Amino acid sequence: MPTSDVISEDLLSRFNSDGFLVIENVLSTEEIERAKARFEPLFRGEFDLGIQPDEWNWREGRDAIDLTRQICNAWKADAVIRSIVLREDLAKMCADLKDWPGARINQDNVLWKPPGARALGFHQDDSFQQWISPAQMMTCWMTLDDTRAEQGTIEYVKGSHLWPVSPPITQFHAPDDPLKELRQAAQSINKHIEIVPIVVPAGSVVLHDGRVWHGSRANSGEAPRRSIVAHCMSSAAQFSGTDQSPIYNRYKKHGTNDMDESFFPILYRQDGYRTAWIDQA
Ligand SMILES: O=C(O)CCC(=O)C(=O)O
Repeated sequence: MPTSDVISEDLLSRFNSDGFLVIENVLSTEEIERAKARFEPLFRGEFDLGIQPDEWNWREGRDAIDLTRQICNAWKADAVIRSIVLREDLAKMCADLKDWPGARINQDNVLWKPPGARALGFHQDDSFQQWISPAQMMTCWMTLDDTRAEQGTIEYVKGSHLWPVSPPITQFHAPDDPLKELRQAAQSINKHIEIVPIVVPAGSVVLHDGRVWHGSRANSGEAPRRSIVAHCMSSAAQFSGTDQSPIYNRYKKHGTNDMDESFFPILYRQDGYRTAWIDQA
């Protein structure tokens, strides 16, 4: 469904108090099926746009089968993933919730957690965003499968977007204790941890603030959990000019902190602007 006007005052107030917001029925059945069909080819390295994604953390035949499979910036490699993560309505929801003038893509994730796959450590996305200014992310997490608590769904620590931003966690993939840094952060400010597992039908979206603590535990069920994630930043975001991302500063031009729309397209702006090539490609 078009989601452009779904952020009511009630939803905004729930987002502001919890740090995340669930909206069901965002992806159509066709989008879900088309996207699921791309997972196996993508992780085999079949990129239909002829370009490799920026990060390709799990490859068939190379990596352990008990790891969560992840690709970052599949939109550069795959037309189906591109058609979902560059959607204008998703970006508008991000901008509206963060009170940004608009939103551009920071990076996407394709995540596949088959039965038996291990955890992703609990973290705050903004811990990893010092390379941009403002150092803020807002995320649309989309599920292609019905999720269950024991099947490694995403989990949020309610209200933790109001905590300080901690340093990046030390191990994102398959840590022995996925809650280690979360516990340390809560203890340091004397906060209680209330974890909410997201149990929703396929096609649902969770919008989350870059400061909210979240992660996912092992998949101890019998079905896979597949997600596509659009991580957005403000349409006005620039390179920080001081901190660097070892991967994304490849796209910084000399002599300016401006971001090039070829690599960080603007998906939605309040004044009606959207990077033109997205809908022409
Ligand atoms: O899907 C997951 O397991 C975690 C995803 C995540 O960390 C994110 O979307 O920011």
